[in-house]
Amino acid sequence: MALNNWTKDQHGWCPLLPAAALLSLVGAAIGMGLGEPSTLSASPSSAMKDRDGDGLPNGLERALNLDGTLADSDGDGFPDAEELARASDPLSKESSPFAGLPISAEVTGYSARGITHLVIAIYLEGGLGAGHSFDLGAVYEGRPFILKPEHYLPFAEVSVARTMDLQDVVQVIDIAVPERTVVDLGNLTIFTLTAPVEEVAVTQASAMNLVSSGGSPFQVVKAKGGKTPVSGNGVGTAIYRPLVSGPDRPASMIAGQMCVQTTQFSGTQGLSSRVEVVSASCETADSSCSSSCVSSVGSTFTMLDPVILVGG
Ligand SMILES: [Ca+2]
Ligand SMILES: [Ca+2]
Repeated sequence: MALNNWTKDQHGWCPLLPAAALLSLVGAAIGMGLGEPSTLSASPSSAMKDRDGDGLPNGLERALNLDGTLADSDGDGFPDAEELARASDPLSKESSPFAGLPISAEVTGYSARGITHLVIAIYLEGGLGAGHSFDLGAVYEGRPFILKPEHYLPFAEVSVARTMDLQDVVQVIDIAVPERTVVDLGNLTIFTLTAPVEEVAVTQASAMNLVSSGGSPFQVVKAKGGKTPVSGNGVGTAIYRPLVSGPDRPASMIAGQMCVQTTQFSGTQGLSSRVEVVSASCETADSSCSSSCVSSVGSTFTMLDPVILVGG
């Protein structure tokens, strides 16, 4: 499909993921309208553990090195959940949300006690995001799937977080998936899209690219100061951010380090880019490094640059 013509209503979504536990999450329909707040009023199965009441579960705060006792970790006035939803860095005072988008969503995640949590933070200007839609999807082996809300909300806890401007709202959706499923899939992208309901063009997108290494799930992120793993001349710098942290960290992971890789673009696979790991080593960081980091050299994985989802 022509990527620059990609739209949220594009046909050709594949109906099934080849993993039983994710089957129930997958659908082929377009998503919910956020102008209808009842759509998101799922009843949480239990109270989300959120020590500072900022809408973000403790496990996510730990995995992202946020301050779990402060709603605004960097003290810039924007609560952590809002910075996540609006693609700014909750650990940098120099980074603050870009004004202008009435709705934006970002996906991140963490793993604890055998459960991987896909955490979606949705910023809604004026509290409703009226006239806009939100979609959640996955890409597996280059093939995109839209996940229907009725299939993921039963596994989700939904909370509302405050924002700097009290008229606005951030909705946090925490979806529980067996960690085993994510590890067994080995390589999976979760993405979000937001768009005006009246138009087919996607205005904003985010993606979380997951890989498994040494039996644990990791998110591929751009190294600080490095190039996006799929951009430029094809050479990038990726780090593997572990989804597990603290007491959940398996003994095979090395604390105080992080897997840093040089990658080389090696072609496309459907919507995704395939990149080859050219070099990899555990480097000092406030994180942990997979014992399989160095042996990833020569392997490839796919990842989605959310930029290609925008437009249409
Ligand atoms: Ca919290
Ligand atoms: Ca902040």
